[in-house]
Amino acid sequence: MSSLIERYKDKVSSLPMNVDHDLCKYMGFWHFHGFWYHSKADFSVEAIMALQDHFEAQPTDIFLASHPKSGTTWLKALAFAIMNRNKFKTRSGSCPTHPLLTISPHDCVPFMESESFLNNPSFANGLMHTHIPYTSLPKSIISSDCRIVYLCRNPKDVLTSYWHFLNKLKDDGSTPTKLDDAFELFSRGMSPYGSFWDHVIGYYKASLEQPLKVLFLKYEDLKKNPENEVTKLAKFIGNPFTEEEEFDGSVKKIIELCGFENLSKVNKDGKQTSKVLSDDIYFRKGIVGDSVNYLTNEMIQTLDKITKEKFDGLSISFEA
Ligand code: PAP
Repeated sequence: MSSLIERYKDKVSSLPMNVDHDLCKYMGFWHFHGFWYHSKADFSVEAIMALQDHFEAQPTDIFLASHPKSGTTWLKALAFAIMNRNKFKTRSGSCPTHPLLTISPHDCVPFMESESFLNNPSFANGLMHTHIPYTSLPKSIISSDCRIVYLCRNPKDVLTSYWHFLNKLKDDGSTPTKLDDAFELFSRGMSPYGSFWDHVIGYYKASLEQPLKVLFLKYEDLKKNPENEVTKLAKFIGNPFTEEEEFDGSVKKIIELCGFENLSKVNKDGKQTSKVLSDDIYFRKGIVGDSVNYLTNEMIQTLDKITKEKFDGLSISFEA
């Protein structure tokens, strides 16, 4: 990471900055820059710049995209399990050697903005994840025939999840972030990867303009009707379930394998201590509507108002 920080030093220093929060505004979205949070996290504007300069998408690539805390871990597991179901024989019963039974979805699907990916992009194997806003994606992703799956989640739950995540990162004794402060920044679009609403809108509009290239999914729909959404996902990424699979319980098996209960159990011990973040940090409750247990009525009203205004005229809605 340090060589990237050095390489893009001049470019980053010319950007609008919010020094209190280590954020800079790049192509309309706020991003962390440099070594964020004691170097613990990978995502930074320098990584985006490096990908924009060097990354070459292949027409067969599948990119999973999301705003942080929208259910990335879940989507990674599902896409990986769908694409590898014949290799690991998910369909004919439980496969004791299935990677998702022992390692994190984050180890199965590389995160493009991470140092390990930037140092070795050939690690890609056709399925990758990014948090980069649509309009900031490397040009080759937009222009090639590759496909993108975007996962969106109710912003109130995204904020709640992010706030818990931030404070888990601070388990080392740093001062916890107050919910008021997290809310204030989130509602002003000053979170990593920028405004939640603009992030969603970028991918949503692309999905309308190019439905064969961009699939727009919602966390809440995956929860409510997993079979429908997982079938849709499999078809879109070019691995549709056969009629036989639809009848023999293969879809259900994948949903179960990738369910919160199973994945959180596998990732609970956080044993891979050499990693930047332990695996269990990506599992908290995994439910819809937990924000009501944390956000004040005023916060809820404000976020609902922003959502209504920002998504005006678009068919993006959330029940709670
Ligand atoms: P990331 O963007 O940093 O990779 P991401 O996986 O999007 O994180 O967000 C974590 C959230 O997804 C957590 O939500 P919560 O804080 O509201 O609980 C986490 O619990 C949830 N999550 C992870 N895996 C699953 C799953 N298999 N099913 C449903 N939710 C999940």
